[in-house]
Amino acid sequence: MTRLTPEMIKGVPDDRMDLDSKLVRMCGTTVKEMAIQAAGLSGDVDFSGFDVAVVPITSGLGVIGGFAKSVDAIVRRLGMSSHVTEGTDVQGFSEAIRDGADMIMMADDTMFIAYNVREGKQTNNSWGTAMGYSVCLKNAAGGDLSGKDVLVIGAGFVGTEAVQILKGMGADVSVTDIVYEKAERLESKYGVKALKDVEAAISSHRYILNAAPASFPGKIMAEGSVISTPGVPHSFDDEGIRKAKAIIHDPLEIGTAVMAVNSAAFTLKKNL
Ligand code: PYL
Repeated sequence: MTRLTPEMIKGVPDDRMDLDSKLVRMCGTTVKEMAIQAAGLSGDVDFSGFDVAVVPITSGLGVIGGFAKSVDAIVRRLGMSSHVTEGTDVQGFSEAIRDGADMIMMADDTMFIAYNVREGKQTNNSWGTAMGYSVCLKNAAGGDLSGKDVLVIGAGFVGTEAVQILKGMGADVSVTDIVYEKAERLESKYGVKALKDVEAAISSHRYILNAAPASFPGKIMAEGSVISTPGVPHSFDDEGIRKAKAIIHDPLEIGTAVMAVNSAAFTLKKNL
């Protein structure tokens, strides 16, 4: 997992990235609508009954400036009430439980989870990111990926979740990784196709989920590519921007919104 920096997320609390209008333009949904779809809910769901506590975690490399505030702002935009706990770590967790939080969100250097306190169930960011970016890819591809060739770049945590999700959506999934053996492992485990030549794989696919922390040059991209790309850092050259039909990216919000809505869905689905 690539670690975010305060610089990467500085626009998130004030929504300076204007993600809703970008997603509506490329995928036809707002962030909230996409997250509702990703969590298997439907309609305009009211999340105001969920009280979220975001706990800053100091272990390992420590707190990322603006991270907890960004998560807090993202869940508020979904209509949940939210606050950042005063205490950190175990103290913050304890404070959240004491104050009756319905959901606790927290991240260390390897895991970022949304914990539904009422149901005792967790949703992690690898799944949330893979699911959110797969739904965005599907929507940007016209709402249906069945029978379409989709390439997943990167066979790490997010890529591993993405191959399963995209296969479940009916796509013909190929996976590539600079360490070919990692792609081969996913081939034998999930029945997807491992491709060795990363550049050739990119050139021959229009639908790509880039789960690797690397960018690639526009000259190898197919005309009209739809790239759903959670990896950070993120950049495309002028040729890539010109060739792409859509480049879907944000540093934190898509994965976090899906985590929070999926976490709430554990409770909401019980009451259906
Ligand atoms: C969750 C993000 C998505 C991309 N990279 C992941 C990352 O940066 N993880 C580290 C998160 C550490 C948060 C820190 C804090 O401020 O509470 N412990």
